[in-house]
Amino acid sequence: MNSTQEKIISQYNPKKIETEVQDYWEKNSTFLATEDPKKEKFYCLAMFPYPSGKLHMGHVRNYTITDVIARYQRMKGKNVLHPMGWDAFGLPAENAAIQNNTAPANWTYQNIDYMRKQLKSLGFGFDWSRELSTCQPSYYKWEQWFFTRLYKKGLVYKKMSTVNWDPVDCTVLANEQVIDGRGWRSGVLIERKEIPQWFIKITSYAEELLKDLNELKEWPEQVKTMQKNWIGKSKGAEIKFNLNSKIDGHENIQIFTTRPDTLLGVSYLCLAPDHPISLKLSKSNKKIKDFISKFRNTSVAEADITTLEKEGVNTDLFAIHPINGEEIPIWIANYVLMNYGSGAVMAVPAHDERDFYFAKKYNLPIKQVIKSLNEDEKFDPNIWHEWYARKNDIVSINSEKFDNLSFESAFKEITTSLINSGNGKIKTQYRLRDWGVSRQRYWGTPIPILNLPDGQEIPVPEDRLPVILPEDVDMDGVRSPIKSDLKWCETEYQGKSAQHETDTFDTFMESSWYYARFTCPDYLDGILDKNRANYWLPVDQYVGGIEHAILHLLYARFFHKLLRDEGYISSNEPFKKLLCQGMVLAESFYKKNNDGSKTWLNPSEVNINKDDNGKVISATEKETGADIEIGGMTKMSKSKNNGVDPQITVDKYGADTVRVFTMFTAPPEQTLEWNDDGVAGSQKFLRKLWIYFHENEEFIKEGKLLFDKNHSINYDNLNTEQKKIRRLIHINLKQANNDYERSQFNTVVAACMKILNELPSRKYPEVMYEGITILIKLLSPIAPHICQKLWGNLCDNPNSNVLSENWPIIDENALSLDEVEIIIQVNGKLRAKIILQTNSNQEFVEENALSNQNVAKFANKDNIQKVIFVPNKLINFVTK
Ligand code: ANZ
Repeated sequence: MNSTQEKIISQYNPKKIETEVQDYWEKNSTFLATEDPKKEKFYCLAMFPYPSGKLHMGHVRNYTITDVIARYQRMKGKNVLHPMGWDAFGLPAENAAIQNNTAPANWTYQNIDYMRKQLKSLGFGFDWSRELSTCQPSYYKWEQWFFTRLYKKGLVYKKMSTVNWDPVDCTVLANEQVIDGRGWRSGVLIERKEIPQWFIKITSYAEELLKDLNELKEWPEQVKTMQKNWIGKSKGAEIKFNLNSKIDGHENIQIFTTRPDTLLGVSYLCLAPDHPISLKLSKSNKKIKDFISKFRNTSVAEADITTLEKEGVNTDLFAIHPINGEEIPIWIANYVLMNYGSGAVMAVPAHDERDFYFAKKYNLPIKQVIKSLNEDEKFDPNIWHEWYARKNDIVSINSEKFDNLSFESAFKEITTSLINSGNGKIKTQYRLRDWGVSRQRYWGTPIPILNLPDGQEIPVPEDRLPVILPEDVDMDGVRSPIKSDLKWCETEYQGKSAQHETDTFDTFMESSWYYARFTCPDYLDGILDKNRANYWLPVDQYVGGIEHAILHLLYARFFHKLLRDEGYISSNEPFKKLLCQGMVLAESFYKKNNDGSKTWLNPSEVNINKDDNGKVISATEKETGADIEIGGMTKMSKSKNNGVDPQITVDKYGADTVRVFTMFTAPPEQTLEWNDDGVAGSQKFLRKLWIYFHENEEFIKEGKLLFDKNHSINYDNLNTEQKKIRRLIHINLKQANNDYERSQFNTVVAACMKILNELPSRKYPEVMYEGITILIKLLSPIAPHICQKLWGNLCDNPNSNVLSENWPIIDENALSLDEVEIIIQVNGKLRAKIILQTNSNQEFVEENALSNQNVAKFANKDNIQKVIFVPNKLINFVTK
């Protein structure tokens, strides 16, 4: 760098420039969004954060992506809404409150204040006038109201449901508070307990939630598949097995199967431990009672149940096979779920994995009832997976009159026979369950129900909403403060005493409709202002982590349909286009302790040695100089202590650098590997831009004058070199435009870098002006501060907003080539390159090529046997 450049770069002070530009946006309310029916809208939304304390790199990446998209769409002329708020309820606030001896509300509001500041320092263009926190009564009031509406419509009900119960603390624990089967605080083994809880009937919308996935053309296939599997539609049959003798009034057992074609292969029936018949039998049978109580002491999470070692107990009772009348033993097993199908299965060990392991363990018969059409595939129950769920190229065997049938025919004939004998029916079953929304936690929306002494429950009348959650509370870590606060619980209804429900909503409730409330967060007269909501919705672009691919997105889609059916919105789906950003990874480092455990060191505590390819080869601890182990590139996380604090990086390099780095290093859906050299490299690019601009400022201004006078570039004055430069600028603009549309921002940055390299130095003012204008506009969504600052300089008016400028237009004339370079080969070997007019014909190219000295040494008119010609690219002479 020469001394002038050093002087120039000394004025590139990101901190100062970024604050100045942020103040300018704030003063001009640049990002304030108002409904304007004359303008095409674009609603761009990032999944709002949980206010955990401070931003992490995942947040920075997420919000940079939406900010780039929002700014780009704005410059393309759209009316853009890009809001931000806080998913403020949840368990971590309760834990932090106990640790820090404060109230969850306090902790949450402090975090929000700090994180808001951080978001502002990154220059994200949010419309802060629409900020909302889900813990504000003005927000959850409408959620409570909506719940009472759903109650009245019969879409909400109460039923007994199992929870994790801590017998020492006498409290219900969330799944994440159960560690290795024990309470996180008390350390005692947790139990299952049935308590009454509220449910919303999402299953009434199962079919629509499944079908409408087809409407979501701009969602990743992977997410749609995950949703589809979660809804889990299965077509099958419900089959009745009559009991040998009645069990407490039960005459039969209903099972659900997707494979009625295997009915003749049943070797036993299996009940869930909490099936009514199992519970009944446990009263008089100690063996069964012990089995059920053992089962009760395991986790309620379904994932855990499916991975349990299969265990069961024989009831010594029998049912009658509905086709052949044989006696079938009845077992109780831990792998049968009460809340799926009918809570009972017909076990076909030859063709079902779970039944197979169970049958082997308890020596139950394994009977083959389907065989492959391929004679070479011999039946072997040990390779059950080749048989399980197989529906193609098979026929039934050992199935009496139903032998030799394909899957479809056997399904049809067996179910028809069952229907005729009154023992079965066709049934479609969904894996999706109704949504249990009750939580026994404090920091959440109070469920708006009044419990009357006679057991009746009444939805809280509209004029008494919101039911406010007290914020000034003491947390003892055991009971929810509202459960212990009798004064809060006590109320009245129509002159009689009543009690407030003390459970709160699952926090997925709040995140299911915030996107809609952002369209009218200040609306006091209802949950949504229909006009505003329908102007902005659906969200055009939603961006967030793949970890929300199932539940959050499913619940939000469900709420959208509920709001539609209440008449508030007219669209069917909330999010038109979805982008799931990849994880942010970083190198991890650890020290081995004497006991074999590892202590993870933060990258900031480590000196790193890299090889020439940038690969980390060794590392030492800064403080002690001791060698430490390399743990590899993994997701930034607390457990590996490899998070890079965005704030430190922003303070050191500025927001623009961090934004450029996160956009340039990887396409948004892929993982992003944090790399300090890469961050420094991104800053180098911005500094180069800054120097270029200021070194050439007088030329740029001169170019602007000429450009403004003619309203375009003066084509007559362009020489070959200028044309070449313009061509490269416009080629890169074209590519960057495509990449913006595809959300591939890494190659947009690359295009900007190429343009900067091509721009002329201290000459060709018009070309320079055109080029730098294009470059600043192209880069401004990604590095908005430096671009706004340079734009102000370029226009000699700091109040000229680059965001209000039109997006640059590609000059098709500039793309076409006057001249091209043609490669000349003799027998496939490169012999020369010549520049000729574009589209020169073969004869002309041949003549010019052969007159080249180097070519003439190898080829001439007499020894040429064949000529291969590729217009504008290549000519190859094949000689005799
Ligand atoms: C007999 C059979 C034979 C089955 C076979 C499968 C294969 P999906 O497809 O997920 O809907 N099942 C039914 N109710 C159950 C419950 N409450 N808990 C555990 N398992 C249950 O699964 C349907 C299959 O899961 C059913 O079809 C049943 O096993 C089992 F070769 O019946 B099948």
